[in-house]
Amino acid sequence: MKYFKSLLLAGMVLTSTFAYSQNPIIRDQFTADPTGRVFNGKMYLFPSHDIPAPESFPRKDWFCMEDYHVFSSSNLTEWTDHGVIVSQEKVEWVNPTSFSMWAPDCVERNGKYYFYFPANIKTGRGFGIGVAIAEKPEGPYIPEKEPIANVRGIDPSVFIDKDGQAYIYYSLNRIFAASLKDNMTELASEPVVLGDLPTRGLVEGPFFFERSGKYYLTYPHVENKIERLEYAMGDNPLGPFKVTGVIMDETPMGTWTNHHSLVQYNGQWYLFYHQSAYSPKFDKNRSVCIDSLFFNEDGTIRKVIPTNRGVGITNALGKIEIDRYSHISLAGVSLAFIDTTNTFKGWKAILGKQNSWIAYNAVDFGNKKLKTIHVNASSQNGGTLEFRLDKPDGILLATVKIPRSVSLNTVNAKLSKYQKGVHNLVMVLKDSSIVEVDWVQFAR
Ligand code: FUB
Repeated sequence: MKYFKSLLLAGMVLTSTFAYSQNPIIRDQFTADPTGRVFNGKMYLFPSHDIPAPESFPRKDWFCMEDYHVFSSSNLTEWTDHGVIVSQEKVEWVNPTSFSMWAPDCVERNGKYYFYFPANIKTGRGFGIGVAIAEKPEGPYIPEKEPIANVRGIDPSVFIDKDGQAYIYYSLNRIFAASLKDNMTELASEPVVLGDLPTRGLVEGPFFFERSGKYYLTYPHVENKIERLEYAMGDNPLGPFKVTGVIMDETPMGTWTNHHSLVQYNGQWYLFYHQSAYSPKFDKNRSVCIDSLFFNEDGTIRKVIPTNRGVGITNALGKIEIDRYSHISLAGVSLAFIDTTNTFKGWKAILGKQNSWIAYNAVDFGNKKLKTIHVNASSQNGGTLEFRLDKPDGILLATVKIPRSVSLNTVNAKLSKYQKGVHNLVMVLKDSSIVEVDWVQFAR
C-alpha cells in the first residue's frame, strides 16, 4: 500500500495540470524564453526556467537556471507540466554549478525529438549548444555527450525546410546560421553571420520559420533601452533578409529581455513571449505569455499588443480571474497583487469609481442552465456589482451585493438570466464604493 501511495505521489509531482487561460500562462514557477511547437496535434511549450538564486550561486543579480521543464496543452487553456527533462548536473559537458541553461528549442525529425539548449561548457569558457534526444516530446531526453562541434553561442532555433534540410540559428552578439546534418547533432556547413540586420542592440534570441514561401527571421532588438521583438523577411533560409518591422514593442514592465516564438495551431497564429509580471522588482525572473498574432495580406506581421487575458476560452464553471481582463473603463480600475510576499497567488482587480467596469472576453456559459454566481471579493464599506453580457450595458446576469469586509470572501447570488454559448463577461461597479475582486465563478 505504501508503495502504491509513493508511486501516486511521484506521478503527481512529475505531471500536473493547471487550468490557466490567462497571461502569464504558467502560474506556479518562473518560465522564460518560450518556444512553442506543435507535435501530434498538441501544443508543446519548451521554456527556460528562471529560479531565485540559491546560496551557492554568487550572481544574485543575474539569470539563474538549472533545468528545463516541458509543458503541453491541447486547448492553450489547460497546461500540463511534464516535469524536468534536462538538468545541469545530468549533462556531461555542462558546468553543473553554472545555472546557465538558457533559451532552448525542440524539433521533430523522423519520429525523434531533438531538444537544443545552450549552457556553460565545463571544460572551457562561454556557451556551447547541446542536443538531447527523445522518442516522445515529453521525454525522457538523453543528452549527447558533447555540445555541437564548432558552435559557440546561445539561444538555438532550429528550422527544417520543405526540402528536408535543417538549419540552426543562434546568437553571440550577432545572429549565426549553419545547416545541420541529417543526424541533427552536427553542423553540415560553417556557421555564417547573417547580415543586413541591426548592427547594434541585437545580441540574442533568434527564431526562424517559414510561411507561404516566405522565410522569417525574428529577434529581440534594443532600439531604445530594452528589447522589443522585430523581424526580417527573406526568400532563402540563409538570407539575404530585409528588416521589415516590429512584432511587439518594449514592455512597460521594463523587463530588459524578451524572447519569443511564433507558431500556428488549429489555424491561428500565436506569439509566445515573456515578461516579468510575477517579479516586478527583478526582471531576471520571468513568465511566459501568449497572445494571438495576425499576418497582413502581403505576409507582413501585425504588431501584437500584449494582454492580460491571453488566449483560449474560459469555462464559466471554473474560476474566472477577472483581473486578467480584456478591456477596462477609462478610469476607476486598478490591479494589485493579492499577496506581495507570494506573487504567484495572482492579482485582484480594484474598482473604485461608479460605473467603472472590467470586460473579460470569451467565457463559455455552456448549454445547461446556470443558476448561481460566486464572487470572491471584499469591500470596506460594502458595494454593488453588476455582471452583464458583452458590454457594460448588456444583458444583466446578476446583481451582487458585496458586504463590508476587509478580507476576500466568497459571496453567492442568484442569476436573473442565463444565456448559453460563449460571451464576454462584464463586471460593473454600481455605486461609489471601492470593491476588490479576485475571481468570479458560475454554477448550476
Ligand atoms: O534567459 C537567458 C537569456 O535571456 C536568453 O537566452 C535570452 O534570449 C534572454 O531571454
